[in-house]
Amino acid sequence: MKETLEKLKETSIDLIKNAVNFDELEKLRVRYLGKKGELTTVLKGLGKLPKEEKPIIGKLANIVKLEITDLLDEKIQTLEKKKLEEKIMKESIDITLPGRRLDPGRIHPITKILMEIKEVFVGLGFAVVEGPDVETEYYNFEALNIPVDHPSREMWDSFYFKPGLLLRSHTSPVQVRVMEKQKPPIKIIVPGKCYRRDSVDATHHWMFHQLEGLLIDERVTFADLKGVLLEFARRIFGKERRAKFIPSYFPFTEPSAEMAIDCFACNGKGCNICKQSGWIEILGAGMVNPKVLKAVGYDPEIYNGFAFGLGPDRIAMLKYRINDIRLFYDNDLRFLEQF
Ligand code: FA5
Repeated sequence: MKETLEKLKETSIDLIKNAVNFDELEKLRVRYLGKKGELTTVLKGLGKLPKEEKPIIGKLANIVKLEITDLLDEKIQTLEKKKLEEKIMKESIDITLPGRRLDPGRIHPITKILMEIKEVFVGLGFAVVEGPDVETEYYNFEALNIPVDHPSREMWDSFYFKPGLLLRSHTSPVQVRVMEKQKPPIKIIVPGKCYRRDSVDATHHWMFHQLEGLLIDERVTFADLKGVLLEFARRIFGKERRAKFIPSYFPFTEPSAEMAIDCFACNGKGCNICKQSGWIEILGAGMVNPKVLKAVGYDPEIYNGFAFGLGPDRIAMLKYRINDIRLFYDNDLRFLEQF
């Protein structure tokens, strides 16, 4: 019996070691350890052995069983490792293939110009404030010295939700909202969207952007206004820019002016960007009307200041040489991808 076991051990170890796949291994497991397997049969026959042989053969049979089991496990692991290695070899990665490009997206030209303009004013000490797009008639008009039936309301006609509530037609209402809440000195800019019942064409859109500026303190002069706005123009359009202020009218500023810069494309000689005039109007501005100051409870004898409103859409058109405002809002990637 001992010899049979030794023989069984030798052959099984040999066969298991040389097995080349899982099928073969499984067959060997069944052949030795299965219900009717060779080793199982030996174990089953233990009972029939003489008493003194039982423990010796029993012990030996169990050792052989353990050895075969361990060897089978070991071989399974070896085969699995080999299988994985073969798979990896077959699926080898070609590191010379060009990678898949991720398009990170771009900043919209209006956002871009707003960022640039904000940076200039923040550098000059202005704080950035925002206000609501849906505005009351009071803030959009009355508080800015534009009473009901005043003809200038037509310039800022907008879309109404119901009487008294509209989409703001400029960012100037935020001047009033801030002054109502804060005491001077005030030094703010207000970027945001505005809405008007303007017919859409190359330079007008029913929705566009504005950036309002307001500075209130004691003894502010028109020279302060000119200094700040000239610095802005030079930082955006080139440090050699010159500016001129043309008398204008806004109910909420007195005196009022349009600021024009000498054309950055032709340096004032005349070209199609400045319509041969050499000058380009870029914003409206003026000294805050004392009536507006009074309406928010400021004493105009002590406080005064200046305000301005510029159109980032038009500034972007000039700076990036875009000839139609609608391009900003068509959402055509062929256009937007250029920025
Ligand atoms: C105003 O809206 C005044 N609130 C500006 C102001 C503020 C003056 C503070 C004085 C003191 P105006 O209507 O001119 O002004 O508009 C200002 C700018 O908004 C224009 O110069 C232009 O750049 C832009 N804008 C006006 N309407 C449109 C439109 N339909 N499409 C695109 N841009 C527009």
